[in-house]
Amino acid sequence: MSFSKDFLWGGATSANQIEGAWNIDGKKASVADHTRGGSLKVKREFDYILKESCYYPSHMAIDFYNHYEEDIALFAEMGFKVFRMSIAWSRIFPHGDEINPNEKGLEFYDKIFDLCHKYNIEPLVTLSHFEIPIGIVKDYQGFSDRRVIDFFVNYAKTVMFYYKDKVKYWLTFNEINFGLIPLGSLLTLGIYDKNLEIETHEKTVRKFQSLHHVLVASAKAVIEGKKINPDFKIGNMIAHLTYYPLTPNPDDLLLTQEFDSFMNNYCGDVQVFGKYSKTSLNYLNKLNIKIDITEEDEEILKNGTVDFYSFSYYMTNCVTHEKGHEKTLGNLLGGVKNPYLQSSEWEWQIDPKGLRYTLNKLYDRYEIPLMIVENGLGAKDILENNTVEDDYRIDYLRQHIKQIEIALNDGVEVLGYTSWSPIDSISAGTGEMDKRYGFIYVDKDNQGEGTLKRYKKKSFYWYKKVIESNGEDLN
Ligand code: P53
Repeated sequence: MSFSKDFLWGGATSANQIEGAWNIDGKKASVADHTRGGSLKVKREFDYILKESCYYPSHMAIDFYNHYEEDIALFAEMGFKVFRMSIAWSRIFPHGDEINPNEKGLEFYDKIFDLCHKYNIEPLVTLSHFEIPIGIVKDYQGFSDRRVIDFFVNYAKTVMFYYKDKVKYWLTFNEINFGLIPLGSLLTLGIYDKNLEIETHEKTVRKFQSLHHVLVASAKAVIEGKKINPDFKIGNMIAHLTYYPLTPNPDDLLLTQEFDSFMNNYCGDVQVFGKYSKTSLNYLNKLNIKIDITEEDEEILKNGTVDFYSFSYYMTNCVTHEKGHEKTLGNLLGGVKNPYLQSSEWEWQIDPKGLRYTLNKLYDRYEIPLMIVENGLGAKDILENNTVEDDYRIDYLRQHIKQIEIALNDGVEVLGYTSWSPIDSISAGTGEMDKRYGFIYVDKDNQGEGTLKRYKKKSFYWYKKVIESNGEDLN
């Protein structure tokens, strides 16, 4: 078994990381537009009120808003079958809670989808990718307010109805499980918390309650979407964090199991099985966390299950009960270094075989089609003679794609692969431009300077060949 004829090859982006035009044609700010740049060592700051003197990378990003024709033509040249992108909620409902949509926003995406179809590219649309409108943060404290479920569903219904004949594949919330960790407080839940480091019982309860609202909103979007067009394929999206025990010490294994069921299964199970697992409910009980789950919520979760499971996969991490090991990722749950793996410049541990393991693990648990909607190498590139010799990126992608093929042979059902991100964009984690993932180089730096001119990297031609040969030719 190898890649099927209709395997969806492509690339993945998000509105806030590419579009720019943050306050143009009626759009208002999202959480991304209030977040400054940072780096591996410097945390990104969120400003409740924008500061004149600060640089906000999403305001212009790579100006896809004005370059989309050129950019989509380049994706088509590579032979993309699918283009994953997100609709910025705040372009359609600028404050987040309006009844009627902003026509100019609808027109923008309409043009994009038409262009995609001109090139036979299937759009895959994320409804919410770390870009909750600021109005929702300020007036409602994000999803901690139950009413926000309805605002989101109104937005989802509006776009799913408007594009019902142009978009077939949808994802609800990007990396919904980030709602469980501090990083996701704003990004996923829309809650602004000045003292994020200080955890209180009350805040923990609010977190789980808010995440519950997000899960209900996701399920409701699935239900409403199917009413609009029963042929829609709607997926969830999980940042799948694959953990290994650092040692065979049973204590390490127990901790690994706990991390896995918390980070991966807590949300995944609800979205695939339509209810919280007993393990999750036991976990909440143990922490004495009572959340309000109504009968109606239960009904919605039950009926709003997804058609396929999509996830991002960049790295794996080890887990140990012992103190004093070198940490891998400050902003996440704090896995430790795996002595068998190399890391990227941004300290993400590269693990192609872990992708085969993850695909098998997920298929074993859920038995529904999977899609890898993010995978790639963030690296510094040097532009020379109008191109970049990015053999390191080719190597990363090649090894991961090989493992997908092996997983297909294992019998796992994989619908497609969209690498992050086909064109250089703003890093979500650090806000840098220098953390580049693209097949296409964009002339812009961390301070926002540059011509915005696009250049094809070596990987551009490589990926074109991969798609042309349907994954046969990875050299
Ligand atoms: P950046 C951390 C870990 C795994 C996935 O990330 C993550 C993050 C956030 O830093 O986010 C996803 O740009 C996300 C994308 C993001 C991409 O991974 O920090 O869905 O928006 O750009 C890569 O290198």
